[in-house]
Amino acid sequence: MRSPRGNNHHRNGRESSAGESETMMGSRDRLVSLLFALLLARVAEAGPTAAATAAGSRYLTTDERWMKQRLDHFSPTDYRRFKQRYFEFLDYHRAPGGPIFLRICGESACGGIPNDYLAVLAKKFGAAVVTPEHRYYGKSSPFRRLTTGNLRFLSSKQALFDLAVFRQYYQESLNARYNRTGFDNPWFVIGVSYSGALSAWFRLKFPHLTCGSLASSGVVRAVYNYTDFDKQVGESAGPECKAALQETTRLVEQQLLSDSRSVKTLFGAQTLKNDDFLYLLADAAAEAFQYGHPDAVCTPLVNAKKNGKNLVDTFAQIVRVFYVKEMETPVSSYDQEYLKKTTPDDSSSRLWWFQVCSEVAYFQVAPETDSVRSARINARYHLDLCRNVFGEGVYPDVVMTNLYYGGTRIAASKIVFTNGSQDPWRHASKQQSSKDMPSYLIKCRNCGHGTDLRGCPQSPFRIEGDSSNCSSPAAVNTVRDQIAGHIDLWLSQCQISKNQQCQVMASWGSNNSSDFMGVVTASYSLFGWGVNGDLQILR
Ligand SMILES: *[C@@H]1O[C@H](CO)[C@@H](O)[C@H](O)[C@H]1NC(C)=O
Ligand SMILES: *[C@@H]1O[C@H](CO)[C@@H](O)[C@H](O)[C@H]1NC(C)=O
Ligand SMILES: *[C@@H]1O[C@H](CO)[C@@H](O)[C@H](O)[C@H]1NC(C)=O
Ligand SMILES: *[C@@H]1O[C@H](CO)[C@@H](O)[C@H](O)[C@H]1NC(C)=O
Ligand SMILES: *[C@@H]1O[C@H](CO)[C@@H](O)[C@H](O)[C@H]1NC(C)=O
Ligand SMILES: CC(=O)N[C@H]1CO[C@H](CO)[C@@H](O)[C@@H]1O
Repeated sequence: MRSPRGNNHHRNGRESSAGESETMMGSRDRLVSLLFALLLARVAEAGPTAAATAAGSRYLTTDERWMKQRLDHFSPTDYRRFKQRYFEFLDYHRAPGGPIFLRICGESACGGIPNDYLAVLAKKFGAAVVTPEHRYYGKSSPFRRLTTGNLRFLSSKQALFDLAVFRQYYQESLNARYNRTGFDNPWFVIGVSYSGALSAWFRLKFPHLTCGSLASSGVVRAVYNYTDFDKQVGESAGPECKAALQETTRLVEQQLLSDSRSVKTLFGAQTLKNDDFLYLLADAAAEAFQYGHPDAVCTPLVNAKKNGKNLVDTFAQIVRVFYVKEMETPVSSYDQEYLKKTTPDDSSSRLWWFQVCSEVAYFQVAPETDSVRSARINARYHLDLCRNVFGEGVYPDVVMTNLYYGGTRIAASKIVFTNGSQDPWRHASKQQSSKDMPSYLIKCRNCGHGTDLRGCPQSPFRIEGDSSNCSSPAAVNTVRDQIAGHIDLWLSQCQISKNQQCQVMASWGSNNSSDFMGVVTASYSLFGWGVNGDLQILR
């Protein structure tokens, strides 16, 4: 299993602003660029030039801030807290009343606020952008040792509550900065992939805290046997490339039986057990389509097939150069022995597997017939991995997860769903529009995961989500206009309802919205799902 990866190629916690070129640079170059980055950071701190600096960089900001976050939002007696990292970018903010975009970071270390298409939207709407890191990932882990016991507070439910608390905390800190109390800016929540699901779920569970949500490739449906994933890989590849991939899989399976060591060595993956190795191969193919690089896999494979060249050698080259090196995927992230480590250098794979094994599954099992991946990648493989890595009893009850959120029948409003036509993850998203929840499919040959925000292909990183290299820029830009239209409408409706709030307050003879919020909070608790007591304690 690989994560749906909110942050493409921000893998392994290696999210320094030096970014993906790091591995290719010598240490002196690295030092020079580090000094240069420090210099830029200084300049950025100095003020007005920050926007100019941000414009050319892959992050709007990498300047860390911290808040204290409650460890267990669902226990009335556990008051422990941990430090949660977050980022803020105010250069475009129409202060003090302009909107605030809450950009959710998902299942990897969060090194800053990416300078993708959201930056363009923030500028357009005069919005501040704030981004908290997901609990446990990166520098926001409550525990040093990530034992299964210590992971019990890692769930989407806790993460959503973190977002709600962060939202209140940040609003209050902004109010303090502008010397005012009880003011509420209009908020809008945005996420891609798993954080796209969080974005939709946030609007579902905390509708009073956001004017709306963008769920870009938001995987809101927990799926146990996610066979559509592999089917979509075949479909995105097209018949010729799919056949070549399938033949490659068969050949590798045969060679694993006769001489597993040499075939794994060919791929630079001799440390992996056979099934984990097959999983690596399946992912290498899938992620090419997921991230808008169909040609990186299909062109060489189809050519090799035509010219009678060795398919396994060709695919090995693709995996080593494209997947492991360029896309920065460490082979160790497929190694169950590595996943078992409780203090790994790169914790994100273990952490995401825990979420998979305990809550959302998305097991990317081979369909019964005509699969691209090896049939050995079945439900059993995933369950065994969960048991091996986390111990007995960790099991993804997807029925409960979908009961809690509604899956594709999510009963919320003011959420835009977007998906890329080639993205294997889109079948775990909401692909049909419903009332107040439009869903757009962006169709093009290299439209993948989060294409609306990131453009295509997705590496190297595209500043401002440049869509010019999408096979149909128009398809992407049309959906972007639609997204902007919804944000505009929902922000303005939110402002109207805030004005109405003020009128109500006036009629109570008070202009203090803290008082008013107190009443709102109380009335929510009548219907409540236990939210409010905690929030009040935290204030
Ligand atoms: C903040 O408000 C207080 C009390 O209302 C006032 O005394 C102070 O001058 C204000 N500060 C700023 C920076 O506006
Ligand atoms: C998943 O597929 C396996 C066969 O691979 C089957 O035994 C199992 O019942 C399926 N589970 C669900 C929940 O569909
Ligand atoms: C688009 O792709 C072409 C060919 O791969 C490349 O030369 C060009 O730099 C890309 N354009 C942008 C804006 O990155
Ligand atoms: C709140 O009310 C007081 C007096 O009732 C008034 O002086 C003040 O300007 C009001 N503040 C706002 C933000 O409306
Ligand atoms: C508004 O009310 C809260 C609590 O009810 C109080 O702490 C705060 O000082 C009040 N603010 C103003 C501006 O009166
Ligand atoms: C809005 C939209 O284009 N939805 C489409 C998404 O893709 C599915 C197929 O998987 C179509 O049925 C939907 O109409």
